[in-house]
This record gives sequence, structure tokens and C-alpha cells, in this order.
Amino acid sequence: MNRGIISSSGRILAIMALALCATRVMAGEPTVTGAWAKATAPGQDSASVYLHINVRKDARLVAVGSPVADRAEIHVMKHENGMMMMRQVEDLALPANKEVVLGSGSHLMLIGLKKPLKPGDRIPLVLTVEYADKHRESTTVSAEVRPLVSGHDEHDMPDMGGHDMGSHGD
Ligand SMILES: [Cu+2]
Repeated sequence: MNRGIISSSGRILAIMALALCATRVMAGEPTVTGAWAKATAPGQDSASVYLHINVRKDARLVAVGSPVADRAEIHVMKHENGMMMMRQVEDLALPANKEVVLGSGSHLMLIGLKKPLKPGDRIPLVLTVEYADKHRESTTVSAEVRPLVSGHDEHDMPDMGGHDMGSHGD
């Protein structure tokens, strides 16, 4: 009797341990760190998000989304006619084991914000990567909203005019 009880509870523990491992594997890829967005100015309904992303196998970032915005896009900056312009891209290459920084040269763009982003807010983001074999993994991260005035990253955003004049439709 006693032995039966012990072995069945042992089995339950083993199953739970397996479930935890599975969760950890799923959440580990892609690895996203340092996600942040700048607080919005009055009337601004889009926001850039910056982060670092790492994968263990060659992949592409194929989709981004957030419940706080109508949609999210992957943007890269390009020089055109001497001006820095933003371009939406369908995906972004993520080489294996090489941290890709979405910073000054690229970012995620939240478009159609449902409410202003205030310093201290945390915004959930879902990032989906696709591997060469078409297998997809998604991870949810929380981006920290930082104060609008922060000096050092101002040079990261010479493109706000480009955004306003561009084809964001917002
Ligand atoms: Cu942009």
C-alpha cells in the first residue's frame, strides 16, 4: 500500500519536472534582453522599441506583436538622398549565437498605441522567429518604458521626422 502511494507521487513529480523543462526550453529561444521603449510625447501614437536578440541556430525574426498597439513592424534605417529614412522589412536575419542589437540601425515599431506609454510602464512584446526548417518559436518579453528626456539616446532617433513623413499611416 505505502509503496504504491510513494511510487505514484514519484511519477507525478517526474511529470512536473518534465513540464518545467519543456517550458524552459520554449522560453529560451529566442533570448531577448534589454528591451525598452521611450515614453510617448503627447499625441504620439507610435513608439520605437529597442532590444537585443540571440538565437542558437540561424533564424529570422518574422513577426512581432504587442497587445498595447494595433500592430508592430520591424524597421531598419537606410540612407536615402542624404537622409536617414525608415523602412519596414518583412524579416530580419538572426545569425546563430551572434547577438543582434535592435538599436540605432533598426528597431521594432509599435503603431497605433492604445494608450500613451508612461515611464515605468512595462509593455509585453511577442517575438516570433523562424528557423531554416520553417519551425517557429515565439517568446514574450516585457519592455521597460523609459522617460522621454534622457539625452544620451537622442542621436538614436534622428529619424522621428522620417517617421512622421513616412508611410506609417499614423
Ligand atoms: Cu520605425
